[in-house]
Amino acid sequence: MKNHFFFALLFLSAMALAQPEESYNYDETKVPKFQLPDLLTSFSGNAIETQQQWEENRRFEILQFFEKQVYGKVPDRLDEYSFKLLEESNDAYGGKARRKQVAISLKKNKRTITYNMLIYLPKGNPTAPVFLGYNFYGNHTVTTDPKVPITEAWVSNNKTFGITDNKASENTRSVRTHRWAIEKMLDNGYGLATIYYGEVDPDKNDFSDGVHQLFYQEGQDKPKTNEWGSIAAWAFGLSKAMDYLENDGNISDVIVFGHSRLGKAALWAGATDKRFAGVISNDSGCGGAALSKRKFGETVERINTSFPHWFADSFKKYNDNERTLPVDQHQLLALMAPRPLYVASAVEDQWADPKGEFLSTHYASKVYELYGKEGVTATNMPDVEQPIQKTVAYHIRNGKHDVTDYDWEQYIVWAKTFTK
Ligand code: GTR
Repeated sequence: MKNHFFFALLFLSAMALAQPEESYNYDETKVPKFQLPDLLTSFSGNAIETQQQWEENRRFEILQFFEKQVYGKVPDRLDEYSFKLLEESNDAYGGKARRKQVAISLKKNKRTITYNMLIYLPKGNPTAPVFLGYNFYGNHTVTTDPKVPITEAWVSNNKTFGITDNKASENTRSVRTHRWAIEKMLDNGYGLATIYYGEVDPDKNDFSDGVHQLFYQEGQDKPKTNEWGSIAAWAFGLSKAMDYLENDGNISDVIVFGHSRLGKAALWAGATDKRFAGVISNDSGCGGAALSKRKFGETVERINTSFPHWFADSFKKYNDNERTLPVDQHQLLALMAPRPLYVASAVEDQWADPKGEFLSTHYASKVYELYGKEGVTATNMPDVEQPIQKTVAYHIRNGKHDVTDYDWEQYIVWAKTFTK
């Protein structure tokens, strides 16, 4: 018993050291009293009782709220978009996989941006389901495959990777393979499609580049108050990738996946584009799967201060004001219904509020029940590494803010219950 106490203390102090955010709440007893907006009562107070009422009224008004007040609206349609197969091969991963690299070009107001998607497909079947997810440092970082070019786009500096001038070099090839269990996917009949998110919108507080500027009118240099921040821009990029994937011919279902900020983007992509057959949020935290009103770990104020470009400007009025938010993130999760949704947390990722992520799946499940689908019925978090895998799935694993083989093993087992 004594030993347990000692280790708990050691763990807590190690966590306090690991997180510089001392002024942020990591104490469950200090979570403010809050009331979650009810999923099945409309903003005007009407009870939602059927799938039809959900889809036509409630889902619509929730989606609109998130669109205008949280992530921001895409200002307009593109003038044009196109895809170009850059190269293709049958001998990736020792002959196990085929590889395709596709350039996606988006055009508006005579301006164009182009980003590259790397695709690996298992051989054996004419079509395969794929996981689609952004990577943080370039497609060349997720694999040892020398045929994947180094991204030429702006990348964040990173001491560990030796990136000092916002440019990726050959030295960064394969530095993120541990986050992408590609062989496991292939061996289980799944493919992977991945894109470097910075090619869609560089992750910096500057709206002069990326997809936003395609839409500017003369004299405009940033989106309007209710218009898209970077998360919505990344989600838009995923949707355009889907336009390619659904016509590739060798791909069946697409499950959209993302880690952390890119988990937030994957959730918003899943909410706004029903073609995604399933959605996975890995450690997405604040502005992703975690309930904002708990103010545990990262808060709305903190995220809008550290990353002023991620959300619509209009979201800033909820800084230190979560109480007045007419929605919370369980309602974002419910927008995926009835499609399968997986939320995952990590024990040492308290910044992302694992409990808030779990509760969010529980509350969202009410909408899945309208469709006769099973969600997360438990009100208490499951034990560590004891996944709940229904149409709504949740696990918390040991370890840090990361994507591990353990995570992928769970996603694959779960995906097999619904993909073609
Ligand atoms: C953190 C941020 C989180 C999460 C994370 C990440 O700094 O506070 O919301 O997005 O970055 O993307 O790794």
